[in-house]
Amino acid sequence: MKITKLAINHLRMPLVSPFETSFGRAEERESLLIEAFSEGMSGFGECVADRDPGYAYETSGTAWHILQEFIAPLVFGVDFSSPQDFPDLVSPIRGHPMAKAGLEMALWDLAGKLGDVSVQSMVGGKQETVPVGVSVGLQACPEELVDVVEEYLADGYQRIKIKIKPERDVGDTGAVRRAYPDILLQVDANSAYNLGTAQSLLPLDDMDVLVIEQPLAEDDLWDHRTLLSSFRTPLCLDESIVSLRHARQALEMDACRIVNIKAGRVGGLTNGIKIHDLCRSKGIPVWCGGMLETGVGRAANLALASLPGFKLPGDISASSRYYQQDITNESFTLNPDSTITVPQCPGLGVTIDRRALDQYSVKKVILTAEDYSN
Ligand code: OSB
Ligand code: MG
Repeated sequence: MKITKLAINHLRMPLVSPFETSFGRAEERESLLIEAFSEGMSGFGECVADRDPGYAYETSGTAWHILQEFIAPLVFGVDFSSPQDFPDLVSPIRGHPMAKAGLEMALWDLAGKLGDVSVQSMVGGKQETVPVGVSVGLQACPEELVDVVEEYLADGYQRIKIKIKPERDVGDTGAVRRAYPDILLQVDANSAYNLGTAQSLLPLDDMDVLVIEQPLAEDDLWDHRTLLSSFRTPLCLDESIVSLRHARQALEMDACRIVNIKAGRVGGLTNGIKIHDLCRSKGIPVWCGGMLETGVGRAANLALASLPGFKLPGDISASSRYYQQDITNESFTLNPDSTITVPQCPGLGVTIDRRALDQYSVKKVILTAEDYSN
């Protein structure tokens, strides 16, 4: 499979409701959609870097730059026998896992379409459906949070994740727990604490919380290890796990009990699968995180989350939870048992609504090998 052309669209899409985390409030979601062409077919990949470097250092702008200047020229001229060749090819480019993952996803979709096989079966997933939950942003006050949670429970979500930050942690979690004593509930701090301030989270230990996700800084495996022993509730890492090596070291130093896997954060599905395999061999449960993806990224998340080591519900919600109008013709809906069905058609199993794509594109570039010929 030789890539003859790449098209990159920079998207800006309005969210159905603002999404607030400890690192900021967003009313729109930016991302890049990458289309890779070969043998008369094309595949799509989503780069999950957002407008601001709040969750990670990458942005839609840095990913655009890295893709156009450094990744694209490496890709032209290579004959891929599998998308799994991609991580080694781009390893000379330091960092920038989201930029890499966006293009790798397009290779998975394209290889699946050319070989008439679903990405789910390419990655080795078997389950037809995947258990999912919903990630709820910070609200104006605990009472409003309880109202929003009530709506999602009415939609059928059987696991709720709430965002927390200092001063908005124990009160918010307690309010949801008192309103709903039996639901599966977890919290995500997105790195808002340090070893000192994280002591304020100790009351969560009595609130039957599934996991406390990423309380400390991204580059702080060691302090997570120190913090972990203060809690009975399992600590889970998201931002800190940016590669297979980080996953291995986190497990070796006992910095977490559970791992959130996002293909975008770790440079693509190939690395995501390797982290899954490692955690499974060590008996560490994993679950699939989300980045407010469009239908393209959501399809890839569902394929990944259908691997057997994904033991907790994923942050993979119905399309309507994110966007009024998605860029895929297919939309994902929640099954009555709080699962979403994994697409079975070749590749990622979704098709692009070109009108919606044009509507949300703020910038577009088409690249071929000739663009790099001197
Ligand atoms: O930390 O898991 C996170 C969204 C954007 C960036 C980071 C995170 C999230 C979510 C939303 O929690 C998950 C989703 O529904 O896609
Ligand atoms: Mg998270």
